[in-house]
Amino acid sequence: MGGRLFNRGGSRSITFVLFVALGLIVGAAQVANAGIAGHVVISEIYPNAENETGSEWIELYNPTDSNIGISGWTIGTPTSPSDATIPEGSTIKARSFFLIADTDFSTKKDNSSWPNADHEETISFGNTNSWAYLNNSADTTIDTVGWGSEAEKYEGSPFTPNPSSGKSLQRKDNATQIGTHGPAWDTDDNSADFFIQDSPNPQNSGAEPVPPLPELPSIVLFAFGLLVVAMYMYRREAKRREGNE
Ligand SMILES: [Ca+2]
Ligand SMILES: [Ca+2]
Ligand SMILES: [Ca+2]
Repeated sequence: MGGRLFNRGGSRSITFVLFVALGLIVGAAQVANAGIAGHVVISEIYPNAENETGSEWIELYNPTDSNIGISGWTIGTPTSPSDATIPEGSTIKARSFFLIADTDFSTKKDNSSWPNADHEETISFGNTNSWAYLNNSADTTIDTVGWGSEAEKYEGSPFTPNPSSGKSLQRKDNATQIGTHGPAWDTDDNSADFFIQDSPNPQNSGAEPVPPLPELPSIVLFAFGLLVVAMYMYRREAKRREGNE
């Protein structure tokens, strides 16, 4: 009957629309994750410490599902291309952190509630128009952050403004800051990937690992399952009615 709201052709149309919708959701999820790094990143840095001799630090984050050996990796600054060298036997666990700080951080840190560093070494971060980069043991640059419009090293554009004393530069979780990927948003543009953190939060290797996100929110899959079942039942009903006509 042509007047029926959902005939066989209508059911096929519904199926088509559902698959397009599913495709859009999967596509959107991939786009939303496109900026998540697949490598160790500089996740937070505290260059403008209140106590400039003993409280600067840099935090690394591993957003991958595998532990990564970081022995011999270096932190480059305007002072030295190997201002700090990560000791032999160091590993950054999956979805976990590693904290490098200035010598005597354990006694001189600006906030006594902060955890101790995994590695202390004399290091010097510029407060304005400066930068830090992470090189692996083969001296390949893995990540760079530059701050202040006059910085000489950075990705894309340097982050501005310079962080004031007692504030850190924090990498985003993702473009909207919604979700629990951990601070791994890396579009190779420092101006877009970082923000000023008013409450610096140094995390060391003992910090709780960031839990993985589900592939697709299970509630979306559940909703689709219900729709597919409803469609199947509707088609069976339509066929049965056609048989009776
Ligand atoms: Ca400094
Ligand atoms: Ca990067
Ligand atoms: Ca942190």
